[in-house]
Amino acid sequence: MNFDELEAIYHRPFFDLLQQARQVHEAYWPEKDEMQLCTLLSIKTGGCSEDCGYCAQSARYSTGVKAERLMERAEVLAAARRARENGSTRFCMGAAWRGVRAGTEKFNQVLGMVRDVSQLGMEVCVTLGQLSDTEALQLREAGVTAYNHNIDTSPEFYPEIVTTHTFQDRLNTIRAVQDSGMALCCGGIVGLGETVEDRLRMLAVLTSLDPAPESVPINCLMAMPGTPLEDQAPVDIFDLVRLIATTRLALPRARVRLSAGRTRLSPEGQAMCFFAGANSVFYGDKLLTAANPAARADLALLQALDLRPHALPVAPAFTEEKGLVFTPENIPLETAEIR
Ligand code: SAM
Ligand code: DTB
Ligand code: SF4
Repeated sequence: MNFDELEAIYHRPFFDLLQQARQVHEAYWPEKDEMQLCTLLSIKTGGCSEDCGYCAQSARYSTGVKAERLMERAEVLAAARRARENGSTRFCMGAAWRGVRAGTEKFNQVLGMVRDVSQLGMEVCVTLGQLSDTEALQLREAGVTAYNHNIDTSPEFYPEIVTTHTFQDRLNTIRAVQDSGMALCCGGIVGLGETVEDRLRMLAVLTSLDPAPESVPINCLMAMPGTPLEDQAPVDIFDLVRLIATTRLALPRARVRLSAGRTRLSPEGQAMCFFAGANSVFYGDKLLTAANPAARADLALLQALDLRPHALPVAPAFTEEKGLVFTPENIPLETAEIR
């Protein structure tokens, strides 16, 4: 969809837009009342060389986030197991890096983590910054199912927010991800000071990607103290709902993730976002460095709205010694039917 088409959709009367988005949502998502829970883990926090104006992990700003070392492989696996036990079907590991290079120790360590986590049967996502074809293929072979790399805003507004890399750099990484066969998770942030037109230009870029992204996170800026954007006002809820509805219509097959910033949204505001087509949230008390609604509050919200957490088709048991173990309870469906 081009910019003009997106603009026409976005500015439809609010309830018409919502109704249309819901219809498309129901047509493309038979499990219309399912919400995917995704758990985030920051495997390498802080100390990043880049100057992304929204980010608490940039070494250029005094945000109180300390640079930490890459987490241990065993700790990561333990966190992934807990995420699965708590109902997440996607686990996303994030690192505060400009990018990664094949053959380096840190990249090999990440490949090890991915190999472990991919045994648990969840979708495995990583977000490590820029990469090229070699790294993308190695990640895919290790078991990554999706790579998160956001374009964050429009190409025109991007240089106002980041100067240490370009929008084209982002697109180059996206190309490498898609060529490797990994699914692409790609979205952006609202509330950076951009216009509605910038948001729609960002959506136009997302819809032009081939194949379309499998997953589209819509983050509301979490105005982190110490960053250049610390004083940004929260996004208007109706603008957010319109954007989510427009995303659902433009990318009907994509999982739309209501991502960072839910702590500033009311339950009613979130409910409208879900009605408009958002069908995933980050689950757990923490995002990477910032707060997320408490897990208990999220479960209560899902229950109040008669939504159920998306479930794993297969829940293989995993033991350190034996790896994946299928029992009569968790045996894969196809195998069970053959019996
Ligand atoms: N370093 C990698 C990169 O930049 O691609 C991966 C981690 S980075 C933290 C992942 C994404 O988190 C960013 O692209 C941005 O969309 C989102 N993000 C970071 N800080 C945020 C904030 N304060 N508010 C909302 N979203 C944020
Ligand atoms: C995405 O789009 N949002 C997540 C995930 N991808 C990696 C990250 C949100 C980060 C929020 C700010 C923080 O925790 O520091
Ligand atoms: Fe670094 Fe990513 Fe934060 Fe930018 S968004 S400063 S690249 S961690």
